[in-house]
Amino acid sequence: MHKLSELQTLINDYLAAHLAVDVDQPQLQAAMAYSLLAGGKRLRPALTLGVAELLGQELTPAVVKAACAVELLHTYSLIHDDLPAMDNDELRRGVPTNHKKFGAGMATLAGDGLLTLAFTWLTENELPLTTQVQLVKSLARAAGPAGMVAGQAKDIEGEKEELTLGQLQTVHAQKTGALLAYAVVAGGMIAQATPQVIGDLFAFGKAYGLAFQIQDDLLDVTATSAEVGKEVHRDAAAHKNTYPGLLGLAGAQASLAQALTTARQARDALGAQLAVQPQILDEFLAYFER
Ligand code: GRG
Repeated sequence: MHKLSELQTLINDYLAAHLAVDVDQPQLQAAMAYSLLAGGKRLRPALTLGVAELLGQELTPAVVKAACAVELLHTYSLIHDDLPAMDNDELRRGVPTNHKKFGAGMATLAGDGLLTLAFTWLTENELPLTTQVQLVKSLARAAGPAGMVAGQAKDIEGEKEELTLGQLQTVHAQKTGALLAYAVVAGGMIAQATPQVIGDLFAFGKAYGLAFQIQDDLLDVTATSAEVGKEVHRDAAAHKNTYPGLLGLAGAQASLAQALTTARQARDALGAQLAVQPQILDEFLAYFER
């Protein structure tokens, strides 16, 4: 059984060795590789591989290729999110954003290329066709106009007004949670898990995704507060459509603890069905204790 750090190495090696194969224009290839290989925690493909292995699946090259598809898609979303027409960010993964380096046109195409290549990697591998179709359907739904893209659209519209907590939960579930939940469930699909196991994986993935986004909101507030040296509570109020903005710091921390409790309950339900303990899930949960 691999540790999280070993899975991350496996993923980094696979991405570095295989991206160039399917890209047929040098500047496009450079732009795609630039963001994909700039680092990143590789949490999503690691979740897929960790869960698949937990369920007895050998991590063959076909499995690694299918698992890495979600990292291609995630990287596209970061490139597009950073564009001048969206968040207009200057730094990502510790280096200048894709459009700062390659221009907005090529950055848009790099994102488009990574998005579509994800589906090539899900379908050009040795997995059974039924598994490939399950993965394609699930990833398209998680990332598409009822999932991540809808969350991003609501986020843009939400900038004009204050969201309720219920609306914010939906935005978070779509924008961030859907892809993380897909990554967890994909491990079950690859390992041909029973519907009951898939159900527990989905429950874990949903709660994990919510915790991840609340943590991201909290880090944003504390980082900004440290930068400007202002009172943390006043600063939280400035982030209106976030957990700290709506609930205050203590309220956001309580929501994070609640989401983690739900994730641990799902992990325990899964553990009760398996011969081995889902220790790899604890490694992912430990991300919140750093
Ligand atoms: C452009 C359609 C479209 C969607 C963008 C990803 C996204 C949706 C928005 C990014 C805004 C943001 C910072 C969301 C917080 C959660 C998140 C996705 C953080 C980045 O993920 P990590 O921490 O990043 O896994 P690394 O670099 O480690 O992969």
